[in-house]
Amino acid sequence: MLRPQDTATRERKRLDGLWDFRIDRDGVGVEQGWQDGALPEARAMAVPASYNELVLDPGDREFFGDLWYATTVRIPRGWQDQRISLYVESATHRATVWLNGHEIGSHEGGYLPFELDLTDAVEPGQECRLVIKVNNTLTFASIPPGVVEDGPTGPRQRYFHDFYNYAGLHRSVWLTATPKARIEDVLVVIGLDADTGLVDVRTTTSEADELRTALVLSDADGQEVASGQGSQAQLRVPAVELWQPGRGYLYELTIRLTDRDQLLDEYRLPVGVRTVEVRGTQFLINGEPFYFTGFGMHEDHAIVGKQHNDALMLRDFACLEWIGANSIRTSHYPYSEEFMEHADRTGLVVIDETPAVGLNLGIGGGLFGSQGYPTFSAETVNEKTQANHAQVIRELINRDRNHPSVVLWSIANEPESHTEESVHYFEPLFAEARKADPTRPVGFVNMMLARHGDCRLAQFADVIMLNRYYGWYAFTGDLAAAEQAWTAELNGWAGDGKPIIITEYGADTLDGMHQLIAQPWSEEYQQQYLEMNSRVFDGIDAVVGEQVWNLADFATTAGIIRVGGNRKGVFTRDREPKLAAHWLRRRWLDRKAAD
Ligand code: BDP
Repeated sequence: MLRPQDTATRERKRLDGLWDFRIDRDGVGVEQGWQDGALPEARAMAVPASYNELVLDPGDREFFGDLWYATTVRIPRGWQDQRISLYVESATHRATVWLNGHEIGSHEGGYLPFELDLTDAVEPGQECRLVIKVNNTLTFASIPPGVVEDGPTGPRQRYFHDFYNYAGLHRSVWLTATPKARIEDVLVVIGLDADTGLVDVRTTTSEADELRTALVLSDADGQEVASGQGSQAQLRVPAVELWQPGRGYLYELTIRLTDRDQLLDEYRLPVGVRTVEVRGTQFLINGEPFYFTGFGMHEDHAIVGKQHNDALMLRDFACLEWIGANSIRTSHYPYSEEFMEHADRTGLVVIDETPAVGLNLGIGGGLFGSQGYPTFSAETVNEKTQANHAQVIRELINRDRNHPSVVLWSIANEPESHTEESVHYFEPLFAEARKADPTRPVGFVNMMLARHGDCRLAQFADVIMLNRYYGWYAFTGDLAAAEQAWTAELNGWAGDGKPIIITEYGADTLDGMHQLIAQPWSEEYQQQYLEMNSRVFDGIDAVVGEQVWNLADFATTAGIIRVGGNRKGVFTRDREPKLAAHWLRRRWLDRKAAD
């Protein structure tokens, strides 16, 4: 599946704007025929956006079930004899689509795109009614998981991850026209032979082999630097300009499908030439040891929730640049395609994570009130969950494998990892990820309940990723004791001979709260906490990265350890710096200058 684009042979139409919207409080939509497009008592809803902050009734905001979206679309007149499809970038967490009352298809999973063929259901030039039923319920089978429990006032949605369950159409919806004989998929695999870039291109088309696939690679100035032919071809780029952290040099690959001299289809793809390798305890990019600085993030902003918004995205990138970060993790789900493209352009290094978060009812027990559930069992996380997990791994890798910014896959955040059941569940998923992409390292993010020596999944990972809160959840307020315990644990991991990235460490901080004798929640404590962590990392060679939790404050579900959400941001939710940001900036810019 290819992201929609406009080329000599392709067109797309963005369907963003105000749609009709109705929350199906009584679960009667299908029975009453809402799929035909007339939503009774509909209100306006922004697409893209999370719906939750745009309705002010608490029952609506916390609702789980079906959210109905409808709009009227005119299929462009010129799209005769084309394959017409709908491309939905993100419907959280699942969707079913109808066109003029005909069901077209469905998709499971809230953060990855899907495409549905509309060709037989539409007539170019005519108007049609498009209905998308989005469902936001989390169950033990979904990724991420959740459960609906009986409460005193009726069923309630619970989930085991620490960010608000925003829902809706979070990214753009597109109508696209492609030729019927078309390029269906492209895979680019990069190699380096001294200073010659090797660009292997595998193209899948809808047609048999008699058609020609022609490839042209151009540099950033538009000058052709290599060309080739065929569905499997290698382009060689002498004196190649590398894609590097902080310097996202991109070539452009143009793929043309032709029949004799006639152009049938054309697709364009940015290509960054860079290699990634794990060697001993080092993480190498282009053969050079790389040290990750940056954050775990969230797609989260006031009012719009998880909407992709170009301006808000650019502010996040501006904060990252200002503070000297060279990398991020897409905690805890795949980010928008625009984000990934911008990371490619700017040279931001990305650890790309699936939406598998909250597969740990042990921590859930403490933080999110899920006492009583075992993580893995026939009734909780089971083979159905595992099948959905395998699907999101495949879909994530298919979507993002051509991005040079992606250097490492994270198949889950903080799952249960100290039990035999976790081995049964995860071993096949590591294999799934390696099969989908044999070229990049694979890992998962380990948490404090499975320390060194107890974790049984680290054996499958190429890189150790650790989330640790010494000085916050453990040894709260006692940074000296925290430093000692943290150093001891980290030295244990270092002995395993793999590179270690600290993917989370952080302290909740109320901006504006200052203390001379720094205590947790003050701006001074956050800075001292980060300084302590830095001392620990600087003393251990196997540590090849530090990503603070979090770039910015973000919304969570209500809870006694959350004050207006999670406040571990180094920036506030509106992306202004807290005190510690200035210290971190000096540390990271000094590190950059020394490289
Ligand atoms: C970790 C989670 C992250 C939380 C963070 C925290 O990976 O999602 O927000 O802790 O508690 O367990 O702040």
